[in-house]
Amino acid sequence: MSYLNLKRAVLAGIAGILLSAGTAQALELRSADIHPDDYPTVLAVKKMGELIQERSGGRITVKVFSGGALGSENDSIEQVKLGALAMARVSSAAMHNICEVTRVPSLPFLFTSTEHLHKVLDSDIGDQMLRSCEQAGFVGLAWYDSGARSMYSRDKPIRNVSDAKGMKIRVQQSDLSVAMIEAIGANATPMPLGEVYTSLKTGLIDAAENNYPSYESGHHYEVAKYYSKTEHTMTPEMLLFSKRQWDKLPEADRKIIQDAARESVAYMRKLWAERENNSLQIVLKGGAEVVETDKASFQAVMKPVYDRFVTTDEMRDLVKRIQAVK
Ligand code: GTR
Repeated sequence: MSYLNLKRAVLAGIAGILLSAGTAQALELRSADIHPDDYPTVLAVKKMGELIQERSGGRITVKVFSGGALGSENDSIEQVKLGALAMARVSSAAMHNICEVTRVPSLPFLFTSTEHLHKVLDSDIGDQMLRSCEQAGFVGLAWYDSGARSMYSRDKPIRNVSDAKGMKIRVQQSDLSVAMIEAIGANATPMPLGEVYTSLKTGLIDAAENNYPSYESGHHYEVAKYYSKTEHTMTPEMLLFSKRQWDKLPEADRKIIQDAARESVAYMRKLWAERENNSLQIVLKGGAEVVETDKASFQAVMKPVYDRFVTTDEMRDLVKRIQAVK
């Protein structure tokens, strides 16, 4: 070996050592969630963190900032996009206006059951929708359950579309969510979840819509006692990773993270089923009334929502494929 080549080899060796020393550095992945510590989404990401820590020999850890400690869902999405935050667990509705394919699983009355939802999310259709936010700066790691969303009101129960006419109903900050409420002839008020309790209490809004666990954990049942089972959408939760941070990770670490995220899904589903049930018991004990509704009357007015929001060939194809899953 010539002197020059020897020098190159030594330099390359040193660079290699530095590089591996670099990758061996401890890495803490911070993740945001607006839900409290005992909520299934938070527990699932913590579980994922345990798997990651174990499989990386303690090198990579996950720290979950729950209870909205890092701000609203929109705030954390912004931080993930910038790469200031590694992960965020958000409702896919929070992504509707950012990557349009995420609107698909929120379309009203698209899923016919939890089994249907799971089959779709676990298939290549689910993967395609999960990957759809990459160009916008987000790697979708997993879909989590969020049950069905139903409407709940303070002054009178909603049994059919005419009952809801003219009501002021809080929705997530998404154009699609607004359109669903407008389709039933009500007035949509988009706002972050953290403002819903006070808005219901003071009468700024007449109603809101969510699953049992959020209705319960946000204490909304104390100020809006009629929970009307419209089950109009099954918007799932998304676990997002910052594309900026992802691109800097070695392939082996990405695999550890991705595998752990996928494995946390089954755990989350189990917790979710238990929590839905527990939350229902809590709200009933707290005086809530669960009201049956004429679901067909809601479903009948949703066609304009599909027409307006299923705008591309890809989305039309996804809807068709989802409807074909039995
Ligand atoms: C919940 C969801 C939250 C949030 C909330 C809302 O079901 O888990 O991420 O989006 O709904 O209505 O704002």
